[in-house]
Amino acid sequence: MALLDIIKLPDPLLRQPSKPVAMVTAGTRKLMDDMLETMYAAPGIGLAAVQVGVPERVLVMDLSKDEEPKSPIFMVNPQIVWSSEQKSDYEEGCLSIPEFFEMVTRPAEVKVQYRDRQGEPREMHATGVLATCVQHEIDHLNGVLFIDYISRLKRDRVIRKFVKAQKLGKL
Ligand code: GNR
Ligand code: NI
Repeated sequence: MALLDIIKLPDPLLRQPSKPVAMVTAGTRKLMDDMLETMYAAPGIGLAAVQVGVPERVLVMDLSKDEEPKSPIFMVNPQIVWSSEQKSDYEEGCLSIPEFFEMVTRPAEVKVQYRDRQGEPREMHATGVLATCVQHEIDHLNGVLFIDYISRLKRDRVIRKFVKAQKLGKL
């Protein structure tokens, strides 16, 4: 396995929609394993392939707690096929926007269809933090970031901060 570099705001790749994966291959599994290792090291609860510079529709998640056994989830070509009317608020962060957190309102529950690590079709009914996380990751595959849901003032402020940091070579 290998640790990959996580790209940061304002990298334009974060705004590029990711391409569907035609077939789940050994290469896809290697990418997912490297992403998982990178996510655990960060540490984070989810990671989309585009965040490591690969604009393909692949994501990994693991919401287990430190003291619990690891329980990785691998998704290829995930699609939200149902969202609840009921919303929930959660304070989100993003490994591509380090040290910035804001409340985001999203559907409280979603049903997601995807292919697993073996390329088999699966469906997940996600609630709670898992629902928030899978929506955050699928947004990445569409070039959407959680800061797109906050006020323009706060968004512009955080983008400017990261542009400045990059210019100073601090990212
Ligand atoms: O590690 C992460 N934590 C998190 C917290 C609240 C809502 C979403 C997330 S996902 C984030 C990792 C990340 O940036 N995934 O794209
Ligand atoms: Ni993120």
